[in-house]
Amino acid sequence: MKYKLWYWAEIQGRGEFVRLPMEAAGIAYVDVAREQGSDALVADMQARDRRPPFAPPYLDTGSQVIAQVANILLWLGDRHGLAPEDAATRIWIHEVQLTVTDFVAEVHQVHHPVGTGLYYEDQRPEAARFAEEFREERMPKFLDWFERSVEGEWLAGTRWSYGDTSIFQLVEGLRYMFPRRMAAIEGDYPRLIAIRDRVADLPGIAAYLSSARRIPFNTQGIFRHYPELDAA
Ligand SMILES: N[C@@H](CCC(=O)N[C@@H](CS)C(=O)NCC(=O)O)C(=O)O
Repeated sequence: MKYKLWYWAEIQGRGEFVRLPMEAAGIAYVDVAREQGSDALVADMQARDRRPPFAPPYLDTGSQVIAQVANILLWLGDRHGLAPEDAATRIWIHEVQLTVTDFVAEVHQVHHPVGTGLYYEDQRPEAARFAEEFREERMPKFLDWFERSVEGEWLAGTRWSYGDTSIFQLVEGLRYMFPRRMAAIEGDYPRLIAIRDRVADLPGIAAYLSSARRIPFNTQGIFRHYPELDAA
Protein backbone atom coordinates (compact mmCIF):
# COMPACT_ATOMS: atom_id res chain seq x y z
CA MET A 1 0.00 0.00 0.00
CA LYS A 2 1.20 3.52 -0.78
CA TYR A 3 1.62 5.79 2.19
CA LYS A 4 -1.05 8.46 2.55
CA LEU A 5 0.24 11.94 3.33
CA TRP A 6 -2.41 14.26 4.68
CA TYR A 7 -1.71 17.97 4.38
CA TRP A 8 -3.39 21.15 3.14
CA ALA A 9 -3.76 21.06 -0.66
CA GLU A 10 -2.87 24.69 -1.37
CA ILE A 11 0.54 25.15 0.24
CA GLN A 12 3.99 23.66 0.69
CA GLY A 13 3.79 24.44 4.40
CA ARG A 14 5.07 21.95 6.92
CA GLY A 15 4.03 19.12 4.61
CA GLU A 16 6.95 19.96 2.36
CA PHE A 17 9.45 18.76 4.96
CA VAL A 18 7.85 15.31 4.60
CA ARG A 19 7.35 15.38 0.83
CA LEU A 20 10.99 16.21 0.06
CA PRO A 21 12.73 13.14 1.53
CA MET A 22 10.03 10.86 0.12
CA GLU A 23 10.55 12.40 -3.32
CA ALA A 24 14.35 12.16 -2.97
CA ALA A 25 14.15 8.49 -2.01
CA GLY A 26 11.44 7.56 -4.51
CA ILE A 27 9.03 6.47 -1.78
CA ALA A 28 5.52 6.04 -3.19
CA TYR A 29 2.87 8.14 -1.49
CA VAL A 30 -0.50 9.68 -2.18
CA ASP A 31 -0.85 13.36 -1.29
CA VAL A 32 -4.48 12.79 -0.46
CA ALA A 33 -5.81 16.35 -0.14
CA ARG A 34 -4.11 17.33 -3.43
CA GLU A 35 -6.42 14.77 -5.05
CA GLN A 36 -9.55 15.15 -2.90
CA GLY A 37 -9.32 18.72 -1.61
CA SER A 38 -8.64 20.19 1.81
CA ASP A 39 -12.24 19.48 2.91
CA ALA A 40 -11.33 15.80 2.76
CA LEU A 41 -8.45 16.52 5.14
CA VAL A 42 -10.75 18.25 7.62
CA ALA A 43 -13.23 15.37 7.39
CA ASP A 44 -10.48 12.78 7.85
CA MET A 45 -9.16 14.53 10.96
CA GLN A 46 -12.63 14.78 12.46
CA ALA A 47 -13.33 11.12 11.78
CA ARG A 48 -10.28 9.90 13.69
CA ASP A 49 -11.30 9.09 17.24
CA ARG A 50 -8.28 7.07 18.35
CA ARG A 51 -4.93 8.85 18.66
CA PRO A 52 -6.14 11.75 16.53
CA PRO A 53 -3.48 14.04 15.01
CA PHE A 54 -3.59 17.55 16.47
CA ALA A 55 -2.71 19.11 13.13
CA PRO A 56 -1.46 18.16 9.67
CA PRO A 57 0.87 16.96 8.28
CA TYR A 58 0.31 13.35 9.24
CA LEU A 59 1.23 10.11 7.54
CA ASP A 60 -0.96 7.04 7.33
CA THR A 61 1.49 4.18 6.91
CA GLY A 62 -1.23 1.54 6.67
CA SER A 63 -0.56 0.30 10.19
CA GLN A 64 -0.35 3.57 12.12
CA VAL A 65 -0.98 7.28 11.79
CA ILE A 66 1.94 9.55 12.69
CA ALA A 67 1.75 13.32 13.15
CA GLN A 68 4.37 16.00 13.92
CA VAL A 69 6.93 16.56 11.15
CA ALA A 70 9.94 15.53 13.23
CA ASN A 71 8.15 12.39 14.39
CA ILE A 72 7.15 11.43 10.84
CA LEU A 73 10.71 11.93 9.65
CA LEU A 74 12.15 9.95 12.55
CA TRP A 75 9.93 7.03 11.53
CA LEU A 76 10.63 7.36 7.79
CA GLY A 77 14.34 7.69 8.52
CA ASP A 78 14.39 4.41 10.40
CA ARG A 79 12.15 2.54 7.99
CA HIS A 80 13.75 3.72 4.73
CA GLY A 81 17.35 4.48 5.67
CA LEU A 82 16.89 8.24 5.36
CA ALA A 83 19.19 8.85 8.32
CA PRO A 84 22.66 7.56 9.25
CA GLU A 85 22.82 4.08 10.73
CA ASP A 86 24.40 4.63 14.13
CA ALA A 87 21.96 5.40 16.92
CA ALA A 88 23.72 8.48 18.28
CA THR A 89 23.75 10.14 14.86
CA ARG A 90 20.07 9.32 14.33
CA ILE A 91 19.24 11.10 17.57
CA TRP A 92 21.43 14.01 16.46
CA ILE A 93 19.58 14.34 13.14
CA HIS A 94 16.30 14.21 15.08
CA GLU A 95 17.64 17.00 17.32
CA VAL A 96 18.43 19.09 14.24
CA GLN A 97 14.94 18.41 12.89
CA LEU A 98 13.30 19.44 16.17
CA THR A 99 15.25 22.68 15.91
CA VAL A 100 13.91 23.11 12.38
CA THR A 101 10.43 22.75 13.93
CA ASP A 102 11.24 25.51 16.44
CA PHE A 103 12.56 27.75 13.68
CA VAL A 104 9.53 27.16 11.46
CA ALA A 105 7.24 28.10 14.35
CA GLU A 106 9.09 31.43 14.65
CA VAL A 107 8.94 31.95 10.87
CA HIS A 108 5.16 31.61 11.16
CA GLN A 109 5.09 34.12 14.00
CA VAL A 110 6.69 36.73 11.73
CA HIS A 111 3.38 37.17 9.91
CA HIS A 112 1.19 36.03 12.82
CA PRO A 113 2.78 37.54 15.96
CA VAL A 114 -0.52 38.26 17.73
CA GLY A 115 -2.84 35.41 16.78
CA THR A 116 -2.70 32.37 14.52
CA GLY A 117 -6.45 32.68 13.93
CA LEU A 118 -6.22 36.33 12.81
CA TYR A 119 -5.39 37.59 9.32
CA TYR A 120 -1.96 39.07 8.67
CA GLU A 121 -3.73 42.29 7.66
CA ASP A 122 -5.08 42.56 11.23
CA GLN A 123 -1.61 42.41 12.83
CA ARG A 124 0.65 44.30 10.44
CA PRO A 125 2.27 46.75 12.91
CA GLU A 126 3.13 43.90 15.30
CA ALA A 127 4.40 41.82 12.37
CA ALA A 128 6.72 44.63 11.29
CA ARG A 129 8.15 44.80 14.82
CA PHE A 130 8.50 41.02 15.11
CA ALA A 131 10.09 40.79 11.64
CA GLU A 132 12.79 43.32 12.46
CA GLU A 133 13.95 41.37 15.52
CA PHE A 134 13.61 38.09 13.63
CA ARG A 135 15.77 39.30 10.71
CA GLU A 136 18.44 40.78 12.93
CA GLU A 137 18.63 38.34 15.84
CA ARG A 138 16.74 35.09 15.43
CA MET A 139 17.46 34.34 11.78
CA PRO A 140 21.27 34.55 12.15
CA LYS A 141 21.15 32.77 15.50
CA PHE A 142 19.38 29.74 14.01
CA LEU A 143 21.37 29.80 10.75
CA ASP A 144 24.68 30.09 12.63
CA TRP A 145 23.76 27.00 14.62
CA PHE A 146 22.71 25.01 11.56
CA GLU A 147 25.96 26.05 9.83
CA ARG A 148 28.03 24.92 12.83
CA SER A 149 26.15 21.63 12.84
CA VAL A 150 27.28 20.53 9.37
CA GLU A 151 29.91 17.79 9.65
CA GLY A 152 30.91 17.31 6.02
CA GLU A 153 29.29 17.33 2.60
CA TRP A 154 26.05 16.46 4.34
CA LEU A 155 24.80 17.30 7.81
CA ALA A 156 26.13 13.96 9.07
CA GLY A 157 27.18 10.73 7.48
CA THR A 158 28.28 9.95 3.96
CA ARG A 159 24.94 10.45 2.21
CA TRP A 160 21.96 12.74 2.46
CA SER A 161 19.44 12.39 5.28
CA TYR A 162 16.06 13.99 5.90
CA GLY A 163 17.97 16.66 7.83
CA ASP A 164 19.57 17.76 4.56
CA THR A 165 16.27 18.02 2.70
CA SER A 166 15.02 20.16 5.59
CA ILE A 167 18.04 22.48 5.26
CA PHE A 168 17.22 22.76 1.54
CA GLN A 169 13.66 23.79 2.36
CA LEU A 170 14.75 26.33 4.98
CA VAL A 171 17.13 28.03 2.54
CA GLU A 172 14.52 28.04 -0.24
CA GLY A 173 11.81 29.33 2.08
CA LEU A 174 13.97 32.10 3.52
CA ARG A 175 15.12 33.17 0.05
CA TYR A 176 11.47 33.53 -0.96
CA MET A 177 10.35 35.23 2.24
CA PHE A 178 13.31 37.55 2.83
CA PRO A 179 15.14 38.00 -0.50
CA ARG A 180 16.95 41.15 0.63
CA ARG A 181 17.96 39.78 4.03
CA MET A 182 19.13 36.48 2.57
CA ALA A 183 21.15 38.24 -0.15
CA ALA A 184 22.88 40.18 2.62
CA ILE A 185 23.71 37.25 4.91
CA GLU A 186 23.75 34.00 3.00
CA GLY A 187 27.46 34.36 2.25
CA ASP A 188 27.95 33.60 5.95
CA TYR A 189 26.49 30.12 5.42
CA PRO A 190 28.56 28.36 2.73
CA ARG A 191 27.93 24.88 4.15
CA LEU A 192 24.16 25.34 4.23
CA ILE A 193 24.13 26.71 0.70
CA ALA A 194 26.29 23.79 -0.48
CA ILE A 195 23.81 21.35 1.09
CA ARG A 196 20.95 23.24 -0.56
CA ASP A 197 22.67 22.85 -3.94
CA ARG A 198 23.49 19.16 -3.42
CA VAL A 199 19.90 18.40 -2.44
CA ALA A 200 18.60 20.29 -5.50
CA ASP A 201 20.81 18.04 -7.66
CA LEU A 202 19.49 14.76 -6.24
CA PRO A 203 17.62 13.14 -9.16
CA GLY A 204 14.40 12.65 -7.20
CA ILE A 205 14.42 16.26 -6.02
CA ALA A 206 15.29 17.69 -9.44
CA ALA A 207 12.37 15.77 -10.95
CA TYR A 208 10.05 16.88 -8.16
CA LEU A 209 11.00 20.56 -8.40
CA SER A 210 10.23 20.63 -12.11
CA SER A 211 6.91 18.83 -11.64
CA ALA A 212 3.45 20.21 -10.87
CA ARG A 213 3.65 18.43 -7.50
CA ARG A 214 5.90 21.22 -6.18
CA ILE A 215 3.44 23.95 -5.23
CA PRO A 216 4.97 27.42 -5.71
CA PHE A 217 5.58 29.44 -2.55
CA ASN A 218 2.64 31.75 -1.87
CA THR A 219 1.23 34.04 0.80
CA GLN A 220 -0.92 31.34 2.40
CA GLY A 221 1.96 29.12 3.50
CA ILE A 222 4.55 29.27 6.25
CA PHE A 223 7.19 31.16 4.27
CA ARG A 224 5.36 34.27 3.02
CA HIS A 225 6.84 37.14 1.10
CA TYR A 226 5.53 40.47 2.28
CA PRO A 227 7.98 43.09 0.94
CA GLU A 228 7.34 45.37 3.92
CA LEU A 229 8.70 42.68 6.29
CA ASP A 230 12.01 42.31 4.46
CA ALA A 231 15.16 44.44 4.64
CA ALA A 232 18.86 43.83 4.19
N1 LIG B 1 4.55 20.98 15.40
C1 LIG B 1 3.66 20.54 14.34
C2 LIG B 1 2.85 21.74 13.85
C3 LIG B 1 1.68 21.36 12.99
C4 LIG B 1 0.92 22.59 12.51
O1 LIG B 1 0.96 23.66 13.13
N2 LIG B 1 0.23 22.42 11.39
C5 LIG B 1 -0.50 23.55 10.80
C6 LIG B 1 -0.36 23.56 9.31
S1 LIG B 1 1.29 23.87 8.83
C7 LIG B 1 -1.97 23.47 11.13
O2 LIG B 1 -2.79 23.13 10.31
N3 LIG B 1 -2.27 23.82 12.38
C8 LIG B 1 -3.62 23.88 12.85
C9 LIG B 1 -3.65 24.45 14.26
O3 LIG B 1 -2.59 24.67 14.86
O4 LIG B 1 -4.75 24.70 14.74
C10 LIG B 1 4.48 19.89 13.21
O5 LIG B 1 5.68 20.20 13.09
O6 LIG B 1 3.95 19.04 12.47
